[in-house]
Amino acid sequence: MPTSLSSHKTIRKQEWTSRLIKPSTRAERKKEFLRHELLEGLMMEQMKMSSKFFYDTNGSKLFEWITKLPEYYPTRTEKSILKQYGQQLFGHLSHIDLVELGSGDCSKISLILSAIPSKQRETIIYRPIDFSQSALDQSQLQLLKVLPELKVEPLVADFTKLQALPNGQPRVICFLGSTIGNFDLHESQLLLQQIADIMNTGDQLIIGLDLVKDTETLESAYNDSQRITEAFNKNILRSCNNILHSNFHPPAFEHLAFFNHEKSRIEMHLKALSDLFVKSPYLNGQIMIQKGETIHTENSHKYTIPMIEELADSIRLNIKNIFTDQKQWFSLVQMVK
Ligand code: SAH
Ligand code: AVI
Repeated sequence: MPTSLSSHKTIRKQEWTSRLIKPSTRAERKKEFLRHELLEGLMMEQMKMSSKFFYDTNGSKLFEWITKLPEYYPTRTEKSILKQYGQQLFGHLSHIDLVELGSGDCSKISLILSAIPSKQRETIIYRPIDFSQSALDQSQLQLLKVLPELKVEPLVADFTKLQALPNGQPRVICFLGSTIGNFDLHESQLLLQQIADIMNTGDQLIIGLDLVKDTETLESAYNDSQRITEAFNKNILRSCNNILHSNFHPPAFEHLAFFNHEKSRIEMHLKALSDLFVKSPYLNGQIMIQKGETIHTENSHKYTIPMIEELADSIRLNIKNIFTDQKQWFSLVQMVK
């Protein structure tokens, strides 16, 4: 039985509905959910695609490349904070579950683990959680090369849907890279509340948050001279084509990334260079996109210290420390339940 979605968007010339088939298996249900999410976003007045669709195998590789670009300061700045304060934050840890949400490559967690003496490290279970199977596979391989005795229990999962964590040892949950900034402020508060709810008293949450700074530095981090961020942004269309069997043609779009001062966030969009029609076997009809219309692909929120304090208050976690670099470009926030 086809489920039906109808467009409320008048700017599109053709009324269209989706032809999603009722799935039977769990894997099929998951795929249908993703198709539904993509189609719903494309029906909105301001079209959007969730930034989680960036991270197919190619997208995860492109992101890793971005983290090494000279303009992309967040990764190296957060790493410098981890190097400077790693001992203080993690040096005493033993008999814990070290959970990492959206773990990506393993380069940050290896900094954390190397701040812990090896005898203590033997008592730690590292639990990376990511929905990119390829990122998890790769990172586990890399990590075990350097720390062969490490206990790693990876989980392919959507961290927005976490209902529980293993309950054996106290947990230190790391949510690095300002990934939380890719959620709207309300969504990020809900997500952190969900995480806080599954924490036990004494568990810690360590969040990496990017800070507000001059617009030029912010915008050049998302408009790099090698155009890797552009490739990353356009890769979402390939990822969407794989899911919807659609015909998005990435060169038909322009990469846009700018700082929205009012909302304190970098926004990434893809702007249509001409009128175009998008087809998919999951659609009755076609989606018309007019020249100049954009698909909003990502928000990356930038925080101030008062915003961080407000966020912690709203989820009723206590801030133990806020570590920053010398330029105050990035912050590592230690919260305790
Ligand atoms: N923490 C790493 C990677 C950040 S990139 C760093 O700081 O460099 C964001 C990562 O989060 C990607 O690996 C992506 O696959 C993962 N991710 C994004 N949304 C997710 C979700 N809802 N559930 C699980 N993983 C997610
Ligand atoms: C994963 N996330 C925090 C990155 C960011 O900066 O918002 C993703 C990214 N988008 C473009 N460049 C990097």
